[in-house]
Amino acid sequence: MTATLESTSPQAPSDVIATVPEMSADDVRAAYARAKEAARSWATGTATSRSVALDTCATALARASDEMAELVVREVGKPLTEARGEVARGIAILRYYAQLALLPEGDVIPSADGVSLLHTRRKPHGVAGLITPWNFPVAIPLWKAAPALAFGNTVLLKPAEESPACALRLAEIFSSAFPEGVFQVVTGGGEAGAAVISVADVVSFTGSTAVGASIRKAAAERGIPAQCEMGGQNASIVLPDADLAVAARVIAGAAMGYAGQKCTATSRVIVVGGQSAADAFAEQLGAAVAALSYGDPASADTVVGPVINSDARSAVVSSVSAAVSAGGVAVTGGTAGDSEGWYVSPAVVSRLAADDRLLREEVFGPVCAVVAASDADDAVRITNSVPYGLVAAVFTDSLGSALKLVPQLEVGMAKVNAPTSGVDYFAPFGGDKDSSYGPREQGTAARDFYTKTMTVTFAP
Ligand code: UN1
Repeated sequence: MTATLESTSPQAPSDVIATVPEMSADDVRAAYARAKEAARSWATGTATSRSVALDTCATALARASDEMAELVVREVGKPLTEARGEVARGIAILRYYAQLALLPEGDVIPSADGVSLLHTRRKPHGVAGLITPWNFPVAIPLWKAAPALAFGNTVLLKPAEESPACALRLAEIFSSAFPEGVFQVVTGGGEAGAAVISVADVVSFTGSTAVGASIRKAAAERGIPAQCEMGGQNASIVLPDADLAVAARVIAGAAMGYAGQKCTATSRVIVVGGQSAADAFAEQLGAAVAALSYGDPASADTVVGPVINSDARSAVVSSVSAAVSAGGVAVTGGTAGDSEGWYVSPAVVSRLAADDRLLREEVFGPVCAVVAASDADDAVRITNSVPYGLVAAVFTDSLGSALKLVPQLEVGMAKVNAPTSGVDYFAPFGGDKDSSYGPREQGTAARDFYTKTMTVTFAP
């Protein structure tokens, strides 16, 4: 009998959303063989036919968008308004890569003899293995799969164990757009994921730093290109000349939207101006966080719903209580809810010891720490003191201060007067240090990752 795994709803854990096969390594190898077979005609087909296929997917997803957003709410507890936004982003990503599939594919280069035609072409790698997390169960699979497919690869998508139903539903919605074997979902846990890495011709992963580290090693041993997007410990620096009310509101959303379960969430707020400025801002941020609507993710007003599972809730509660036992101050939140579901109230914590784990590790939940910095240089030093380097924000009214600060930040993405979370699918996405490995995702950078260059000479 085939082993199975179940996904359940974070707001109603007794609600089983899907029971799916826990695929073995043999099952994955069989899927790979189908994908490899399909890759031959997919790669040699025309760019226009691939573009049309992605456009067909966009139209099909647009038609199913309400139902897809509701499934996202049910399976991963993402609040409805944000789930709708994610599906809309997925549709836009499909349309964007449908266009990018038609870009000129190479360069004509002056030849040594002056007459030969020396030019470059782009070739797909073959089968793309995509390992995706539960927190963006539509957008992340699509921002990996759409460019992979646009540029002639076929896809094995291995979604997180927590969100197989969303991935399987996407495959159903897209079923009429692709020939057999072009877009396949592989369900299961570690065995299935490892099997994907052991066969794929190119790998893209988003998830934890620990899993990413093992994937990059396995990919390097096999000599295949790999891209890993991992954790964050993102800071927002607040300078004294910032509009503090706006900063508090924007940071509250960046820290607590979808209960902070984003690698781009703000985890640390670094307030320039010493302890008194930090205390005052912590109160302002605490009030902005407490004002966020918290509860049932199916309600269109909700900003903060439950966290993904009971372990995640325990991690939030225990990190806040440990910080408080060590002398920190819980300005708001950090307590488990008493209704059914994995609810924990969004927490702002201040006056932490410099080595508190809330300032170093990624909790991946609704917790935000406020830290005092003596001046801008001190704020930069604190921002850069963690092993992560995904994104940082600076809040200031001074263009000069922002221009001076931004280049000093050891991050892949910087925002000025904007939330750390939220990305533009047409711009490169990725981090520095332990946050990312390999080339950037999204935008036109995705084309370079999912293709290789072939240099061709035609002598007269
Ligand atoms: C966003 O901030 O909208 O897994 C996207 C994550 C990131 C994506 C964030 N890779 O949270």
